[in-house]
Amino acid sequence: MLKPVSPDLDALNLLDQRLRFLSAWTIHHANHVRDSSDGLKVGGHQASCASMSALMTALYFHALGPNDRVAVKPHGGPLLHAIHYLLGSQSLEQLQNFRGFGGMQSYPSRTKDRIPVDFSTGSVGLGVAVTAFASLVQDYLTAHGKMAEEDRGRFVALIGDAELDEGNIYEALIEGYKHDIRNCWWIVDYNRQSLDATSADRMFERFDEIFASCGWRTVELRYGKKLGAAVAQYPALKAWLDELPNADFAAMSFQGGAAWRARIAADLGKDGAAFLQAHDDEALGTLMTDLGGHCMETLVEAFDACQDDVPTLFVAWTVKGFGLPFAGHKDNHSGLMNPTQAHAMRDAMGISEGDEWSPLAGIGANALPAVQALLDRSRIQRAKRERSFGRIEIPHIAAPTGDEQATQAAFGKIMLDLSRGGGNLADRIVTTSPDVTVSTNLGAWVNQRGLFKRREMKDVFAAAKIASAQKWAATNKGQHIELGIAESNLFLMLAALGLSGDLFGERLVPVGTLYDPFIARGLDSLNYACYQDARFLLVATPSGITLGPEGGAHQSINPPLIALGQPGLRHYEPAFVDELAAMMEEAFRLIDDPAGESTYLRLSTRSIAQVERADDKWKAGALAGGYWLREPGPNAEAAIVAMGAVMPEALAAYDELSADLPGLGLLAVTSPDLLHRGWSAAQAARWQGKREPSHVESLLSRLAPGAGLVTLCDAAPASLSWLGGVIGQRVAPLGVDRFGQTGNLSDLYAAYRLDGDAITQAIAELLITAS
Ligand SMILES: Cc1ncc(C[n+]2csc(CCOP(=O)(O)OP(=O)(O)O)c2C)c(N)n1
Ligand SMILES: [Mg+2]
Repeated sequence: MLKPVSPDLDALNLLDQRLRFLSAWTIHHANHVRDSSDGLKVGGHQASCASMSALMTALYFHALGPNDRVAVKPHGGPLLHAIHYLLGSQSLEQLQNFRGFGGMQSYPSRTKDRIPVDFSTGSVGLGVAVTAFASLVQDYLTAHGKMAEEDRGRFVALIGDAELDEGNIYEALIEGYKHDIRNCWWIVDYNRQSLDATSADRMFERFDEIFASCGWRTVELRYGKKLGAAVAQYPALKAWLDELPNADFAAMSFQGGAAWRARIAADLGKDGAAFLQAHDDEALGTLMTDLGGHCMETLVEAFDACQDDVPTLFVAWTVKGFGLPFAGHKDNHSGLMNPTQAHAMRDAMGISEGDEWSPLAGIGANALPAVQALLDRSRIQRAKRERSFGRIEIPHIAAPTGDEQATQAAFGKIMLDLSRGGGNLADRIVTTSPDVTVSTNLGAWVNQRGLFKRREMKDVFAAAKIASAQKWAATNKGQHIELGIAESNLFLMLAALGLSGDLFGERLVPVGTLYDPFIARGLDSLNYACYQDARFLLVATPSGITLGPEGGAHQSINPPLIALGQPGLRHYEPAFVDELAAMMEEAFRLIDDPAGESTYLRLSTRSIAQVERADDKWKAGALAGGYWLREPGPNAEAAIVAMGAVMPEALAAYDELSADLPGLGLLAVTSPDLLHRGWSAAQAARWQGKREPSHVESLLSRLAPGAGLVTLCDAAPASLSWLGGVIGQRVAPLGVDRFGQTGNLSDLYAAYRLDGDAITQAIAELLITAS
């Protein structure tokens, strides 16, 4: 870590004011100055910015070094842009296009903003937690010799106090404790206001206790230096303030000095008289809101005092909307200054009209050199970090051999083969799983590559020579990060691992496994990982009612639909293991390709007969979303369209029906997601005069225009039924549209209409209605 330099508090205070104004003015400009062609409210959060301008000033112009990575609370985004504007790394045009098309984003975005944004934020809680996992990735890279000591940094999250209600923060806290994470600063802008209301008083000090019990140092920055001195001098005032409800504090902050005086006089009587006499109303209003989070000296001292690697929670007390006309007002979350108020703020800051955007407007000539010196010496990254791609050698991945195989077991074998084969890809793979490592077939890989723990952990069972298939010693060279059962943490871990090339210049190849139904448990975190363009392979298994005896609580139904609507994530659902091998190879390639994405493999425990292949022609189609497993005849009137583990039923039905229905085809769909994307893209391209048909159009145009399709999948039938819309063919959708239950496969497939009888009936119905 960098040594702290001695602060220039006056200059820092001037920067704080300037940033508070610039963030407010950026929002004001977007709402009240810029032309609005559609009359839509633009919005923005002046109050949320104002409450942490001092905090961010102290960080960016004093505490942070070039290796530190920060997640800024979503509504503080304009402050981050204002900081980069002053540093010369953000343009005026971008500020003036806040929330406009192509302009700076509402909430910090790693991919869309032009300034360096280490972690996107927006869905509260996730930006906080991901920093803990990023710190774990830094430790991983260091231990694996992929990151030099001098490149290491600290992971800082700037948090709204209401954000602390998000449960995912505590899941991450627990996991972080288990993994002994360090170098994290989580800094709460404790303005005690959320969107709707003032925060619950009962939570006072509870957060500190929760964090302390997980090994965190907690630092309470309640009073600024001046208010701190006053409460030390007047114990009655301190006792009164300590008990003052959040709502009362907020209301008086809004009302100002006279209100404070009346209330203190009423509550403290003669115990408050001396204190009140010493201050006029204006001074009183200022003094009572001199909280730790607004006092530069307090902040700088606190940051300087925590230069070790102990994870630290700073609770910085603030006033929401500090310095703005609606400071402390309970409705100020989306409050916007009206033009009169914004102009008054400008005038009060000594900024002349038209000069609002001059970077250091309002700072007197005498102070300018010191402020400029602060800007010059800020040590933060000004340019976006380069992304790292294209360095991984991806070997050909061979399918495991065997006549009858399940995709889940084959996944485990492929991982084992990769491990045994060694090489660049295998060394970059990091696997992780929320307590389902064994049951998702990663055990053999872990036996080979070991668990990752910064501090060595012996396998007690192995040492005692107790027989077990799992040999789970942990060292700092291990390549599997074992997580507790919190699926949100899995996705945040994958997000952090999948950003390693972006954050640390060293791309890892993350592979995460979980049960398919529990994707929903961490869905927002998965979306968050994709939103930031983190790259990983997600292997979800087992899936569907094909899980049989395990029952309805574990049988997934809708994940293919989730995947169909999830940008940045490609869904593949193989039926055969040679498809799986090709898909894994493709997924690894996509992780390391600038234009790639993450992949979701939906696998099954069902062992099925593998198909004989005459050649490799199926492969390109399988990777593009589907291929004819049994070619249709010219202008065929019907086809079976099947996906994944129910392929044996489709093949059996094909064999039975094709004698009576010459020309019947069997289309194996490997990715509804890719087919749909290609279809949409081809249509959009057609509007621009490009006439290439999409893959799915090419596939389905082999059939007669009015042909019937029986679609079959162990998932929500809508995963495939949309195929009827491509050319206008008729569809009989078979699939699972109610909760599953225990049973053997033949009973379940019969009850849920996934069997040969259902296919035959559906085809018959289609052909009858056609005639
Ligand atoms: C997951 C999620 N739920 C709801 C919201 C909507 N929202 C945005 S900010 C906010 C309140 C934030 O209050 P706080 O964290 O205290 O921030 P500050 O007071 O600093 O604005 C809410 C509910 C969101 N962004 N993300
Ligand atoms: Mg708040």
